[in-house]
Amino acid sequence: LPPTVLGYPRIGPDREIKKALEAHWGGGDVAALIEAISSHRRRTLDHLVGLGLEEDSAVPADGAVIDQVLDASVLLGLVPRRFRDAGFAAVAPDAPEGLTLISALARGTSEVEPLELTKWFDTNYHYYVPEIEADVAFAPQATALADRFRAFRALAEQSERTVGAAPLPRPTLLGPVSFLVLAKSVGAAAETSQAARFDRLEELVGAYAALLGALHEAGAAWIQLEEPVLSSDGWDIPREQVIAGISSAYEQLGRLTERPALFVPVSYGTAGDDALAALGGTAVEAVGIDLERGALPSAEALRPLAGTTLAAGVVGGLNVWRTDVSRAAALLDTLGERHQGPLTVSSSTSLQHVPHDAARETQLDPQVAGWLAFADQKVGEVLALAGHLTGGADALEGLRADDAARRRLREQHPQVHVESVRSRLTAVEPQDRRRAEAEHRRAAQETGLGLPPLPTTTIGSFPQTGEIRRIRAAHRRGSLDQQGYEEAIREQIADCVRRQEDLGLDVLVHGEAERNDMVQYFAENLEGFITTAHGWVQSYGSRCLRPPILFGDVHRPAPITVDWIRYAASLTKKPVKGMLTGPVTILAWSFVRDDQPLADTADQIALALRDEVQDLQAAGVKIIQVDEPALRELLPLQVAERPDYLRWSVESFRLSTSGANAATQLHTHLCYSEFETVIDAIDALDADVTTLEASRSGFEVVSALSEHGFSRGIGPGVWDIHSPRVPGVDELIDRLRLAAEVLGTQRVWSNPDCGLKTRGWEETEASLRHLVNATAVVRAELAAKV
Ligand code: THG
Ligand code: ZN
Repeated sequence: LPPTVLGYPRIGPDREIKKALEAHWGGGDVAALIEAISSHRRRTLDHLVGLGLEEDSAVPADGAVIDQVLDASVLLGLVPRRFRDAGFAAVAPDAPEGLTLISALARGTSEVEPLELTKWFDTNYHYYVPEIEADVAFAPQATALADRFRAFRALAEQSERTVGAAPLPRPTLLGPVSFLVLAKSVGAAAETSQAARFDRLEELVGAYAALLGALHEAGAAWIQLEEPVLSSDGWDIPREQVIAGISSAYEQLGRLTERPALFVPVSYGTAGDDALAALGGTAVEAVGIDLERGALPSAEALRPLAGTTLAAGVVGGLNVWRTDVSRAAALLDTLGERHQGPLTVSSSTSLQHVPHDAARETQLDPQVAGWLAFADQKVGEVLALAGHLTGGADALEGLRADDAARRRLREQHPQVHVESVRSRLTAVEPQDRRRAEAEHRRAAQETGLGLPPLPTTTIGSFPQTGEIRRIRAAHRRGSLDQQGYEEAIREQIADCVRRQEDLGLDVLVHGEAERNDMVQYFAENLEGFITTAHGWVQSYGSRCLRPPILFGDVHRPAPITVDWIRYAASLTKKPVKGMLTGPVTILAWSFVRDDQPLADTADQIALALRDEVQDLQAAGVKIIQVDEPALRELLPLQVAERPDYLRWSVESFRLSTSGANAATQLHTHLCYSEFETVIDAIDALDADVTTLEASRSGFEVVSALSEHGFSRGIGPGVWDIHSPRVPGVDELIDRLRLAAEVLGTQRVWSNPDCGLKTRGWEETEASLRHLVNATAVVRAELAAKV
């Protein structure tokens, strides 16, 4: 196996695929989408060969248009029953009907709910969860992967870069064990046991065998079958069963006589000695390990892999920093001693999690820009380090010196080490992370706020209309000056406040018209971050983000939100919430520095936010919300690492909020569900009011909270804002009644699931009107009972 990367960004350097998908979804012809996909593939192949991936099987041919898990589902012919009933059938993903199927699975149709989206490992990427139904068989699209391989090869042959024969691309596919672990059982089977889906492994491996046979016939030399689930033990399938599955699946695939060579990389953490032993016991030709997140295996752990090619993932795919080449070379040297077999170099994960090219960020401080490596730079690093394996000790000399010089400058950079930030953090005492007694706070807030039972509120953002985007864009381009911008945003805030007053909501918000994104906005206003011009990374579907890069010590040069909130508050007698993004979420949705513990970085952000909380309070703001939607997201994959994470993340949140007086009501908001595993941590945040996403997961969190005995204010979202559907008053009444009954009338708030920025005004106002009406009904019932 030649030096390689496990995958490359699929959205395109200028988001060509995102735009083509959205054009198609907006009614455009599928032919235009197919053309965009094809030219994107051609350009990518050409580009990667140009970067030096010239050998056969060095270029990964990731054919997934939207998502690698969804792609595997379609290749395996897994079409849930509700889609079959709506007229969809298993088809090859790259065919026009395949793109229609993929679009329907990802977005749903007017009749059919889409597949569920969920987080991909500990990244900010989300995949579409395959649904395993007991009575729905796999229908592998036997020649689809082979046809895709042929298409890629034909495109490579058209390339101007290749002289003579074009290098063979290397097809990539999620492996069978990871596919099943990441899937969920639905229907009757789900009620007996989720784990029963794993009984389908042998049948599934049969489907993979069909794909491999056709690939062999088409001339593919290698296939990449990723098994990322091996880096974690936190699944609902017991680890021993997963490992046994690996043994049996790869024994079965290894035994095939007509197949490409098998490359099984394990990303997002340590593969585990048990996993290496299981893979070593099969005919798999190459195994990849992650040396960014994962530990270096011992000689003993590598023994079962004797004779197998080991791809050392020394170039990290989850960060944006240049690889420490001396450290990476040392890791390769150690592996060379420990491993009895061929060694090659790879990225630790697919490069889908980083932007394309750091060289495009010409507006950055050139010194800071010189520390960055995005996907293209990482390809170069893989090849340079491969040169170390073949070229001996001198191969890296120039690179080492250059790298060391940059590292020294980075250590000395005035923004990387800010003494005032450091000394302030050192001086933090345990009482800085504690507020007054909850009961005392409750009494003080009751007097100060005088809210009715079941107070109505929203999560913070209101529709980001075309007009709002135009205002921000004009300001960014410079065609709207600062004063004009502020006036235009104030008008938006005034409009938003007026609408909330008309609706009769109890606690208002300013609507966040000035924010592009809840993390990027704070990154732009804090020191220690840079933001990129082209650094798009796919988040899910066609949606992308430009994660900020946290490179230095964080501090707040000036108040950020105070003027906007003060203005909103001046327009109404109702309380207006101040809205901040919490330290853990800012950390989770940024690329973070790799030279200090995450907990220290989180605390630096927390101190900056603490100042903002105190300034809001001083400006007369009585309710402040500090959102932590990503608290659950950063939870380590390894169960053993979770308590430490939950300790520092909660402490950091509390550092940001504990400067608030007893009379200031502190809210927090969490979303993306699956709260059960972090419910103690949510309690420990010690917020006065917590609003939660609850409706997408069937309001289950309400009973979980009741069992846990949650003692402070709680607002389980009563409708799912992810769809444009306007909830009926009756269903809202049912949910409010249930919440009030189970959680206690005194504690419950009445609010939607999440922010409303992706919704239009029409459905937003209709839904909120229903919320206010439903709340009035339930309030009257409660009053009649007393
Ligand atoms: N902000 C950040 N990270 C996030 C979310 C967020 N991660 C998890 C979740 N929310 C991901 N959800 C989204 C929702 C919408 C978009 C992206 C991720 C989105 N993106 C625009 C697009 O692709 O057209 C571009 C946004 C922009 O202009 O900056 O709509 O809320 N940090
Ligand atoms: Zn939310």
